[in-house]
Amino acid sequence: MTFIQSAAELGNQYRDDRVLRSQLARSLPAAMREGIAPELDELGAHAADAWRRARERSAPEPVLTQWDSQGRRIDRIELTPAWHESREIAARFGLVAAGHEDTYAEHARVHQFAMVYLHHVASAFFTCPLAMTDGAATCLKAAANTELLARAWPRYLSRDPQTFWISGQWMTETPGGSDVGNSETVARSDESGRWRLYGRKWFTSAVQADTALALARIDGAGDGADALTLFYLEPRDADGRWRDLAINRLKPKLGTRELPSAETELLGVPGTPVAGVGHGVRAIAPMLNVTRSWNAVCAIATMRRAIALARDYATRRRAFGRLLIEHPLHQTTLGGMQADFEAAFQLTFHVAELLGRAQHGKADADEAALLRLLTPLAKLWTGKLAVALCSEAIECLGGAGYIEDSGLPQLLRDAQVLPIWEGTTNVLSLDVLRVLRNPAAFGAWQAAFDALLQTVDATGLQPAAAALRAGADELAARLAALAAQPERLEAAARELALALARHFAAALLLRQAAWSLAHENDERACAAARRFVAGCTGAPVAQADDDARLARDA
Ligand code: MFK
Repeated sequence: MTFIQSAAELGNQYRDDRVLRSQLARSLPAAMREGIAPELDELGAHAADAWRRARERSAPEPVLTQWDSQGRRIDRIELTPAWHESREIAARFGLVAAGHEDTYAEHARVHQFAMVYLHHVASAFFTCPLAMTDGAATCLKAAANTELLARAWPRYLSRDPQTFWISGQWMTETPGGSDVGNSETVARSDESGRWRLYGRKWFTSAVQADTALALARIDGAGDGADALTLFYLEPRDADGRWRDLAINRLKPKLGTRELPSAETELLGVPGTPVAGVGHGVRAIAPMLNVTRSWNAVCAIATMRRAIALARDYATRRRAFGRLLIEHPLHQTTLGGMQADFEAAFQLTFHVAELLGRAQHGKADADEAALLRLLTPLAKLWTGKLAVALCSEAIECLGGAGYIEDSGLPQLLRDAQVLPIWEGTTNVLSLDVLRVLRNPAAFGAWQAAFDALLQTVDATGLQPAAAALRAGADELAARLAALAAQPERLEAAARELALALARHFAAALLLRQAAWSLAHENDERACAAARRFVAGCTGAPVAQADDDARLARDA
């Protein structure tokens, strides 16, 4: 009989996720936690079921049909089954609404992002339009545009699939990907005084969305980003026909293949200014910050999936006389992955907490400054880490992981978008420098960092806390030394941003570890914190059995 290796499997992704459950136990009121547990449990079960179903078929892709049988231009896009299913799930669970409703007040974002985290991989990147919808809702609110709020807000936040709307975010053009100020799309007023947009949007994700926010330069306005205006569009009429818009093709992408990203020609599509004329980048910035938070949530969801598969496989696969999970070197590999994930998880959910507090008027000026700084930090670091962990997870399965139907190649391909869209790692690093020009931002980072370390009272965490404090002092000195050297500061921006992200994440993880030890009698987050600080600072603070514990998550 030929030996057949059993494949990696997934259980309920909520029940199996000690990190999520412990985070919610620390940060949410007990009654709220009990209230949301059934829906998290349902999403956790759906995640496992969707993964199993996806292994049983080859991945479908959206199809663009440009012409009908009579030669009429129709540009019809057929979506995949996962996308139809995800629209229903998104509305039913309120994946956008939950972030804005008052039910759980300042905890709204933690609730919403816990659901998004559980659903992301199963959604086949329907999280992309959901993030943009959330961003569009946030933008309309920030602009206090009562007319557009009255029209779109109830639809963006609808929990009924029949009335739920999703939004796109049309920024990217051939001369302006990161440098949006180069955009060529023009807005002209027609004979009835209606604004109409003309130009080519080169990368429009979820092109079939019900609405879109798009940047365009009003005819005759000057050059640069500040002369752009933010417009609200409803690109299709009540019968679903495109309004003066053509889809040239769907993008042949490396990953996220179920997500219909298109090259789009605007031929006079009608639009309404969202926030007056000009200052378009400033007007769309609230959307960027929201979608960047989603990006981080989706990155940690991806990491968690990769690790869950690698861990499960390590408990099934026997080599050189014992299970992979019993090999010390494999434990070191899985332990490092788990520690990185736990730190990234902490940073991302801290952004969620701060965003919820800011939206509900609970954040003071320091928290607002911290949120502005941590958002690009979380996005840039988690995006990179998701790619690295998916790659490592493939290696953990060896050749089996390199095979398409293990699901891991798609996970890696999909992860690769996370450091690219919504601002590349370098663009986000420059955004961090933009934020740091306000001295209050780093002051808020330092004050919050110190406050976190003060909560770490467990003896077994003291060496890690001390090493981390020393690392942060060095980082502060380096930032101060570079402050007066703009070229060198810019050259070091990525390295500094990653260090800021990792140090803050380590402080959050130490806080979580101390809490989990005290309230759950659980040593696992302590092992993750020590392991992560050791990696982050180079200090030998990890204990002998930390990797074995993290590898098994037991
Ligand atoms: C699954 C997860 C979900 C993800 C969904 C993904 C959907 C993907 C669809 C896409 O559309 S991907 C394309 C996304 N494109 C980008 O993210 C653009 C990347 N480029 C940047 O981020 C540039 O930094 C940016 C265009 C924002 C600014 O470039 P500029 O031209 O150098 O602008 P400038 O002069 O520095 O800033 C203009 C104003 O905006 C300033 O305010 P003031 O006018 O008051 O001085 C800035 O402070 C403000 N600003 C810029 N970024 C901000 C911001 N304000 C708040 N938050 C920010 N992040």
